[in-house]
Amino acid sequence: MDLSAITKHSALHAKPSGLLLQYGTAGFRMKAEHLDHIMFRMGLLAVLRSKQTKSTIGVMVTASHNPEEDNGVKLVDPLGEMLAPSWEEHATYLANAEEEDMQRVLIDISEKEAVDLQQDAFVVIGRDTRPSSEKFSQSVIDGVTVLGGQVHDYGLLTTPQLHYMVCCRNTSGQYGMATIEGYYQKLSRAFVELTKQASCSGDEYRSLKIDCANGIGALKLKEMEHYFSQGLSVQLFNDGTKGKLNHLCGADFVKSHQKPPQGMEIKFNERCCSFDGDADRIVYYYCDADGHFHLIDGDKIATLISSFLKELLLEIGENLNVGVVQTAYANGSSTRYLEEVMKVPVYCTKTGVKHLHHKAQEFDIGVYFEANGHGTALFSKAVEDKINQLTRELEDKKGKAAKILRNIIDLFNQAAGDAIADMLVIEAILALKNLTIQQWDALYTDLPNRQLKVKVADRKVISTTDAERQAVTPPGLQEAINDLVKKYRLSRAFVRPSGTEDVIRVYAEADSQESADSLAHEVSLAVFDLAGGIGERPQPGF
Ligand code: NG1
Ligand code: ZN
Repeated sequence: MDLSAITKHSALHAKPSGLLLQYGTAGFRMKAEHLDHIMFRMGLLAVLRSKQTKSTIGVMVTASHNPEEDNGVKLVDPLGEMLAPSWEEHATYLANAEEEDMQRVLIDISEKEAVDLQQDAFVVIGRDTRPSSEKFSQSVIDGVTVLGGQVHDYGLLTTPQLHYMVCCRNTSGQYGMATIEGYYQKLSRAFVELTKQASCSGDEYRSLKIDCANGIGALKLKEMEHYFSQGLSVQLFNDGTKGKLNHLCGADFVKSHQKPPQGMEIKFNERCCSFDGDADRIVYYYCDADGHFHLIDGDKIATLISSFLKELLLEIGENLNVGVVQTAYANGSSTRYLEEVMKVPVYCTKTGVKHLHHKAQEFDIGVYFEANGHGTALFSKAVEDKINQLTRELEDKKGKAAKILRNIIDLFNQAAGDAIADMLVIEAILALKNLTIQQWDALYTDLPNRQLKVKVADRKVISTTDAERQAVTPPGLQEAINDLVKKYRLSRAFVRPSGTEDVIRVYAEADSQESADSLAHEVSLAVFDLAGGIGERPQPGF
């Protein structure tokens, strides 16, 4: 390590004094103006992680669905997974080091993790379309270079595309080619193969309106469109040419407001979807004959996918276990449907895809989705081998099902939840099963629900257990929630500190929208009173 060079360059990306940040569920995230030092330091950390794992490490500059003024950064581990937990701690430690301690902290982390400093390091970088992202990726590059690492800057990428690149580079191309064309070709080839097998060919099955949240998804879909146009025609809205990123549009807006995005007119029966700002979330929706808006969220996506996979396995005659992983935000109706009707085992983990991903790896086929539309399906190596063998051996109906499964495996970005990949999988399934969006929606009826935020002085005063469904502290809060829940039918509520915003999140569901709204409001008041609320007391109405 050239310690004096590190000190010199670090001073060019000086940490505002007193600023303390934590590597949260999605890396570091906050107002862009406070993040330059974090970018430089994550460049440094990526080099250490790369040397330690002797693999390529990814750095993604994005704040996903957050407002345009925010930004963030996260590291991507060798197989495209989220950064290992012990390294999240190092990230926080390094991010908060004062300038004069930088050298010591870097040596400290290297020693703790037995990093061989002589080892080569390679880091790949991607960024979203935020105004601050380009400058920030330069700061990351500065960090990588000063520690002697090599860099490949992919420039503008969706978050899942960066995960894909990292995975390809560390598996010697087995997963795919580590180029943007490689990504487009791998997904489109599988998709077009699948749609060729679909019997229906009416136009209504083949066109989709996409709200791109004014983000990177629009740019990448424009590049990719002609690769898959044989199987699907897409119409892009909120493509970033006019509107602001994530403003009144995008998957997060549609899911949390339960209404259509601005800038997109929805006609009866049209199939529509929204991506978030870095294209790792997707939700679907449509308007019925009465003009009512219907949201199809991550839970219903997981249901469609897991039931299709189960059908294929039945056809092939393989007894493989399929599991679905959700969080506490999953609609109660989805969990009930999966368990009771589909007979699929369902597990609940803490919020944040790394928790879901980890759990999903325990199954032959693990389907995981957050209700907000972030998710994918994972296939174990044994399943992949088995399917490959069957596609070679079988020619009959079973062989056809095996081939479909082979293409589905190729289509899912197994390194991370990916809006583009998920969209193509969903479109393929709807076409193969000859399902309309209304029929898909009718699998079960969501329980009315409401999500709210409460501002408190210190969100750490709320701690939780049981996959965040029970509050342990402050004393009395869980008892208060239990009493409120009892007042309503089919009701459930929980609270947890957000990992990406300085708020407490409140979730409630019940038999009617009024009940869900009123329960959510009452729980907000309990949080405000018992957990140190600040500012105005929560008001009823939304
Ligand atoms: P927080 O802010 O911890 O609730 C949100 C989402 C997560 C996950 C992360 C990362 C909800 C309720 N929470 O986390 O599911 O997507 O952002 O982006 O949707
Ligand atoms: Zn995102």
